[in-house]
Amino acid sequence: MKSISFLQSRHSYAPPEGQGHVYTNTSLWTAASRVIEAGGDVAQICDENLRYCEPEGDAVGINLLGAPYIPTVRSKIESLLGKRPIVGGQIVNGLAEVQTLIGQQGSQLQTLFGQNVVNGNNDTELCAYLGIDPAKMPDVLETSLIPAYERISDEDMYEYLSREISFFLSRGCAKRCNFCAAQCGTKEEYRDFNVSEKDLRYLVRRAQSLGLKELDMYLSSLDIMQTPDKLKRFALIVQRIKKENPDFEIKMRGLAGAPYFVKANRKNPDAIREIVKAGLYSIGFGVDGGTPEVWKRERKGNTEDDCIDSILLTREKYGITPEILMVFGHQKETEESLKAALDFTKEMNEKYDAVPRPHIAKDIVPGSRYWANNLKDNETTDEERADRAMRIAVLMNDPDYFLTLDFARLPSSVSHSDPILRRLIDKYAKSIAELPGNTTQLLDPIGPEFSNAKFIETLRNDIGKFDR
Ligand code: B12
Repeated sequence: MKSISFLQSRHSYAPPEGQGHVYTNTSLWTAASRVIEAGGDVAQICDENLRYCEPEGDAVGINLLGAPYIPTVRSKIESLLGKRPIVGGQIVNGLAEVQTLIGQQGSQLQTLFGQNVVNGNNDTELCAYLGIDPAKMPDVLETSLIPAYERISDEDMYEYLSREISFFLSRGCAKRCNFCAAQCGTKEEYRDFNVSEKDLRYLVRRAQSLGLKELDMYLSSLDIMQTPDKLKRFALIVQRIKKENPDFEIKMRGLAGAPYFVKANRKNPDAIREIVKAGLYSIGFGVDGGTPEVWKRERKGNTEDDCIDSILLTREKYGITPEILMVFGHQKETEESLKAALDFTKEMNEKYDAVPRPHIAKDIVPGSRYWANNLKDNETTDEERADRAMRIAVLMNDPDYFLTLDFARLPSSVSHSDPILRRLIDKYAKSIAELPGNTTQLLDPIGPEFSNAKFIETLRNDIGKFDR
């Protein structure tokens, strides 16, 4: 049997010294708990946002949270001579399924992390390497994170639980928007409720033992309104735990799509009321564009009425904070559509105190339909396919440019070929970021059109700008 060290790499925008982005490593800990439960040999679980980690295992298992982590994880793996790299996370599916450029061997995952990289998302591959029986790996939805939590020292757990944590509640999304890189197109699936309850009770007890008085949780669900019956069931569990612990507070925030929110409000308003009663204080709505044409092109399924209604109802009927997740600047947008996105955000900000969260759409994120070239012929042209293939080649040849794919980063030639569109997106994104209450710290562009000195300066300016 081979041993494994689970390692959270330092955040791409962490300062050179001191703490990086300290945040519960839910994806990594879920993977670690499954291996522990299956009888695997887990040498350690460590987080380089807290301190440097010297891996002791035969292999090092790393979570790739998103595309901006690719350069950091690559350099970490390069420094681990002799250790077998195992990489997991949602982005890995997008990289494992695409063969690399002509002239390069294997999948994109291998091009980026070496020919011997193990795909941590693939149980057969993972178990074969570790020498464990795949049949013993618990189903992801039945996995408790307690085996991993128990390996985290009190000192470190205090650091995590005194900040916002991420809570694994459900996965999947029935929609499949073109630009989204999450695992979508499958019905939302909840974790086993007994397991979620057991984990939440554990976290409350652990927090109390550390002298903490509250838990602030970011729910993992991509759209909390897709399965309102189940959301209500979870809400009642949280309410019960709160009742049993009267001096302890539980707060939550989540994401939702406007059409599902409007439907839940019509058919199951109780679910929304109960989750608010349980402590939900904010919903981030994926508005993701300002015109019907943009929503249609991206298969977003939004209407302006649904977007307005969900924001209005969140504030006025349910009394909590709406956030506007505005992923915009999609390819083919015009000044008119970008301005519509700004105007919408501004109006909702003024009327309902909605929190602006501008993000710049990056079509070619591993996992998206654009990255996989998985679009219908009537959705794209040969010229656009060639343009995307060229930009993907730039990324694969110089992986430091994966930093451009951060949604908080302003556009460059890697993300948007058209310089006029880049200038317009820059202007409107900055205007949204100036609205009161904005929480996005926009990052300067990175691309081959900038000098090396500018690249270094940009990296310096990125420090500490962690997205939420
Ligand atoms: C919590 C969260 C965060 C937290 C980070 C928490 C942390 N440190 O882990 C915060 C708020 C900080 C965050 C930030 C960002 N996030 Co985020 N985040 C999430 C969220 C909501 C939940 C993650 C989670 O807990 N999932 C539950 C676990 C159990 O599932 P999992 O991740 O799929 O992992 C499974 C497997 O992949 C595998 N696995 C995972 N890692 C490993 C490692 C090993 C070794 C092994 C063997 C297996 C393995 O095992 C797990 C169990 O099966 C997801 C949405 C979602 N539902 O996943 C987005 C998500 C992961 N985030 C995403 C993105 C893009 C980001 C950002 C990059 C956004 C940006 N600004 O561009 C930033 C990071 C900024 C940066 N510059 O790098 C995308 C990733 C998409 C992609 N394919 O690239 C997601 C899917 C959201 C989306 N709709 O697009 N995020």
